[in-house]
Amino acid sequence: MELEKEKLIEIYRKMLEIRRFEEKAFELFGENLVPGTIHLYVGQEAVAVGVCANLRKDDYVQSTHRGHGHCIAKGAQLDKMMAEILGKKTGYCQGKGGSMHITDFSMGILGATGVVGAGIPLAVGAGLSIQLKGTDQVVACFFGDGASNQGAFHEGVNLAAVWKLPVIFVCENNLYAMGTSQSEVMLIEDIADRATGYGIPGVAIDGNDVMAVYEAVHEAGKRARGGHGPTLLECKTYRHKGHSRFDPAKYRPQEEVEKWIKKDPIKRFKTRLIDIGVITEKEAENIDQDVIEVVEAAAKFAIESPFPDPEETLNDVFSIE
Ligand SMILES: Cc1ncc(C[n+]2csc(CCOP(=O)(O)OP(=O)(O)O)c2C)c(N)n1
Ligand SMILES: [Mg+2]
Repeated sequence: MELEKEKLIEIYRKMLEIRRFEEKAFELFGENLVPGTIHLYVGQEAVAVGVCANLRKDDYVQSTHRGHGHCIAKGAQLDKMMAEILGKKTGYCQGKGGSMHITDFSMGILGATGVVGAGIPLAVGAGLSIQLKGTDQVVACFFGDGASNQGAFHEGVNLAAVWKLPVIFVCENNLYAMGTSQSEVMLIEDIADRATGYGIPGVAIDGNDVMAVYEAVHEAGKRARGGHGPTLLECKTYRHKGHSRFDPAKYRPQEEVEKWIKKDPIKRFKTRLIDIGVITEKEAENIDQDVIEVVEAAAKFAIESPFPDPEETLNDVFSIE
């Protein structure tokens, strides 16, 4: 698929934004500035960016506990994200949600969730709302290999299939659910095979190849917008770091980690762009430098922002009497 030079550069830049943002969040965590934990997206950037590069502003994404990359790819503001991660008043949830609750309805970001698989029925509900409104929006629903073993996955995908809802189910298969390897809990190689059970297309792709992801989502998007229902995409990828900031990931063989680091999605795409003459090494470096400055500014904004006042604790909290 031929994409314009500007679009290719935008895709490259977005992947770098995620990488540099995550590296900075990791660093700030080390300085004890992040309450709770964070789940880094480093290594999986091609999935979020390949998916969201196909989406319009009014399309929706449903994210997960490993959600920073999804939000950045869909257009969330880095400063408000970093402020939220640091628990600051200027963050997306006024500092009361943290890393796993970044939400921006103005950009179609429906939110993340710390409950594995719980985003799937929510995405199906968003798909139903689109169908009822009669628009041609779509929902991209991200979840992991582990989530695909939850009942919520099977119920959600089946319902979306039967009702022909405009949902693109994006399974990010990074081979592990915390310390549990896929090989211990599934007898199948491709999670995409599960689509057959629901009568919808299932496609397994190289999730470290941003163009492969882009093309697969392009097809799934056409199908969804045309009223033909959902698709299950399985993007094979790998997280470079441990499950969360606390996990040294000793359960993964060193050779496996090294093999995947060689398939780094950003390096691969950069080499491809240079090979086809879209950018030079120098231009790639300039983009990176620019991104680093933007991320540094977001971190500065977050660090200098105040914490929410204790009096605000119950603001935006709803209860039914
Ligand atoms: C319902 C539920 N069960 C267990 C957990 C604990 N937990 C948090 S993340 C995780 C692993 C999820 O694996 P996967 O879906 O593959 O996503 P990944 O972390 O690999 O991105 C588990 C078991 C949880 N948060 N929610
Ligand atoms: Mg996983």
